[in-house]
Order: sequence, then C-alpha cells, then structure tokens
Amino acid sequence: MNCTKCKTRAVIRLPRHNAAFCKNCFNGFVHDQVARAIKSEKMFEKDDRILIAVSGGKDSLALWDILLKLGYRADALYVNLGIGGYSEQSHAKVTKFGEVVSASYGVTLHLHMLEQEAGTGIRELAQFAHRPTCSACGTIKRYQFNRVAIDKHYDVMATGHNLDDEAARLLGNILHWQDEYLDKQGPSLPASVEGFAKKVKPLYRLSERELAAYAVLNRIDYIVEECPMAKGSKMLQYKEVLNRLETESPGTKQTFYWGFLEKQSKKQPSATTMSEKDQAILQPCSSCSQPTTAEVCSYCKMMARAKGGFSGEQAARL
Ligand code: Q46
Ligand code: ZN
Repeated sequence: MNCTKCKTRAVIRLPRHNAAFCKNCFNGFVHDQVARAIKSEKMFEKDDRILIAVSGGKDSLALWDILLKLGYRADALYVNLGIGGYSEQSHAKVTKFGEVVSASYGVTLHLHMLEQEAGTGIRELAQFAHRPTCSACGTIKRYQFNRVAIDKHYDVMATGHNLDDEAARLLGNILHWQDEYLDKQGPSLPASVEGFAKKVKPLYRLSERELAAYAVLNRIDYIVEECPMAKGSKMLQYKEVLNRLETESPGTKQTFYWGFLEKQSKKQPSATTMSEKDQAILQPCSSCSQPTTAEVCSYCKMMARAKGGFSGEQAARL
C-alpha cells in the first residue's frame, strides 16, 4: 500500500476518503482538515487567544498539538475531577504534555482541582446533588471552562470533539427529537450573551481513528482508558452502532453529520435568533454572576450543597 500523494510506503488507509497516506502526508491531511474547519466555520483568527479544554485523552492533546503547529496562540485548561486512578493518570499525562509544549511554544496550562474547591470528587458531589455523575460533571466542566475563558480574557474556547462524537450526539438528539440541542449542535457556537465564551470544535472533520493514529504517529502520550463513568453510556452505544454502519459503508458518519450541518446552514433564520432567545431567558447568577436561567446557577447550587452552605430548608428549595 503506497501513499496516495507521494507514493512512498503508506502507514494508514482512510476508506472514507478512498486514500492512504505516509506519516508526513497524513499529518498534512490532518492539519488541512483542521485548517478548513477553522476557516469555513469562522472559528478564530491568527491573533485570537484560544483556551483548549484538555482531558488527557488523544483528541484534546492532539488538538493542542495541531493548533500550535498551525501557528495559533493556544493555552489549555485541565479540570481534575477527583476520579481516583483515572484522574491521577490523566492529570499526569496532561502536565507532562503541557511541560513539553510550554517549553517549545511558551504556552500555559491552567489546572482546576475539584477536590480542592468542593472538598470531594465528582462521584460524591453528584450524590449530594442527587444527579447522575456525568450530568454533574458536565455542569462543572462547562462552568470552569467558561469561567477561565471569561476571567482570563480568551477570545474563544475550543474542545476536542471529533466526527464520531458529533455523529453520536446527533443520533441521540434525533432519536429523542431534542430540538433545542439540535439547534446548538454546530461546530461553532457564538457567545450569545455577555458572560458566555464563544465555543468551537476544530476536530469535527476528523474521526476518532484518525486522531488516535495522529497521536500515535506524533508520539503524543495520552490516556488510553475511557473515564470509568462512561461505561455503558448511551453515547458509547450510539458510537458502536455508527461504527458498524461505517464498516459496511465507509463515509456514513461524515455524510450523516456534515449533511446535518449543510441543512442547518440553509435553514431560514428563525424570527428569534439563538442570541435573542438566550438573552430573553438568561440572567446573571446571584452568587457568581455567570449567565443562568434560575436565580442561582446549578454550579453554585452544587457547590453550596457540597460545602453545606445552605440550610436544609434552603437546600430543599433549590
Ligand atoms: S469525564 Fe465526566 Fe465524561 Fe467521566 S464523569 Fe462522565 S462526563 S464519563 S466525557
Ligand atoms: Zn453561580
């Protein structure tokens, strides 16, 4: 098998593109896909300051590597969720990678330790709040990334969601006809109200397999294990189904998700734009000032419960 571009020995075959690449041409392909995503979705410009949400997994570390190699100014934030050995390992991988890139590019890795703030890890915190662990975790990560992006004046926040993530999420949203979520499933979400950072997903054109190959070929040392809380999740089930379809018909995920984006882009702008809708329902949290639909945001409620800051009667009302 030879490289489609330069005819030397190929190291990876990409059935959905009907191509095979050597290491150099594959890196070029990956960088080109990210550059196209940034340009076509107007994600950010060369002089913008970017904050990447890193987890220690292949996608977010590869994203950091790619953006720096493409010449962007990108720092990162890691939230340690206090999930035993998994958090210890992922924290170690992130700090090791962070040291390497800060030595070469002078970038910064911000760290947030949930246990230091809440006095406990995500599993216990979710129990206090009577919420599923992943839903509490989502609230915490969204909150912290937004807080750091706003407080430290980043222009945009980037996450490592890839084509598989977005196709699986789209399948879930369609199966349950989650119209609200479908409206917000694009790779570039503007800062709809003051206090919210713009969010982008520059890896949406690349599959999980392509990103794993990129990480391995470029010696990015990432945590291979999934978070133990992800076991049996709906997202993993959707990914499995899509993988089966992809094996039978290469390109299925791409057609599904990119087709959705194309349809969304042609949709008549609704009378109330997303920003107008958000402005109508959001107000500053009375405790932390981040935009929320309630008087106190769900992050502050969770933290108050963890710290016993509310009386029993107050907590019952929240
Ligand atoms: S990190 Fe958090 Fe995921 Fe772990 S606790 Fe669930 S949501 S599975 S992306
Ligand atoms: Zn709040």
